[in-house]
Amino acid sequence: MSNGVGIARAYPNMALVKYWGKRDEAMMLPAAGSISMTFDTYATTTRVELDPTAQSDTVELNGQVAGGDAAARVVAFLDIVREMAGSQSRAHTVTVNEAPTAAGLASSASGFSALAVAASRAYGLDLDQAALSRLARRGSGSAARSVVDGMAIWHAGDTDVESFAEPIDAPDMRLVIVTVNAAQKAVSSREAMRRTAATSPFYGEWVTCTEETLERMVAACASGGVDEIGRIAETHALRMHAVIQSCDPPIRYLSPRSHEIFDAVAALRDAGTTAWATADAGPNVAVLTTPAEADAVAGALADLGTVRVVGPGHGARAIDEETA
Ligand code: 2P0
Repeated sequence: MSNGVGIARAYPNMALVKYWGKRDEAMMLPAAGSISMTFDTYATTTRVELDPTAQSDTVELNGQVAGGDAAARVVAFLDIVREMAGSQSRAHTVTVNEAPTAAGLASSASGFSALAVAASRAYGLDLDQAALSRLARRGSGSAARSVVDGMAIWHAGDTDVESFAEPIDAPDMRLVIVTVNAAQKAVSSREAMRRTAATSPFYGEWVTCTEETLERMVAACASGGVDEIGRIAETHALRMHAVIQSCDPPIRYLSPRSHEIFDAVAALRDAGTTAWATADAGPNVAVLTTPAEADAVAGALADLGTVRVVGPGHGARAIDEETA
């Protein structure tokens, strides 16, 4: 794509080692590294077209003109791209999320990784995958990982140049997404991360524990055991929720239904199934399992929420007008 237009498609990701806390918010450097699976489902498609005659940027999200925080974050991101490209041009950004908004799965990870690829092309930048990951990170930390196919490790790094995601070998796995609540979360991840770092007495231990967990997860991914990967992921997810709950004032993202799903997943394990639960900054639960067991796990959890099996998918990539 050239002539001031870039189009890209990207997918959300689910972290098995969680990112929760920043060491540098201006540069979006995380306190510790993380590991995730990029989905093959719930695409975000974004088109950026430069308009040298326009006085300001416009942003459209799912057919509606975006304003407020959502538009301000896109404009701030485009400012970074403009500075890299040495351009003053304003742009029209149009984004469509396939994830039903009602499912609460439309994510900043798919959004900013798609925007990184689309905007860098529109502004004529030729960036490799690490540079795209660094750029996506500036929009939203977790977007650094959605630039990568399948399983990704985001190296925390000490500087901008060192803080990017790259692929990591792992066994073929599936996630059963159990959606229990469509409502917008009460406290954004960004704000909740700030509050955790500022007020939790356990924050320092959380960062240390995440660094150790990252090392163990890298080893588990290399040795190929889905049960070992899942055991580490479930423990780490609950530790993240524990540190979030220890803020002042406290934040609780898990609901009674989320806990019911964790219990149902434990019961599946007792019955011999490979199934391990994780949850991000909301009540929805994702269950890690093998490809062979995914449909059975989804069936077993269908009474507790809306289930969808997702597998490893493509990192953010440019597409042409016809594909879009
Ligand atoms: C993660 N989450 O590793 C963690 C686990 C949610 C729970 O990254 O402030 O939208 O834009 O960098 O990436 C969600 O936070 O936050 C997130 P910002 P982001 O996936």
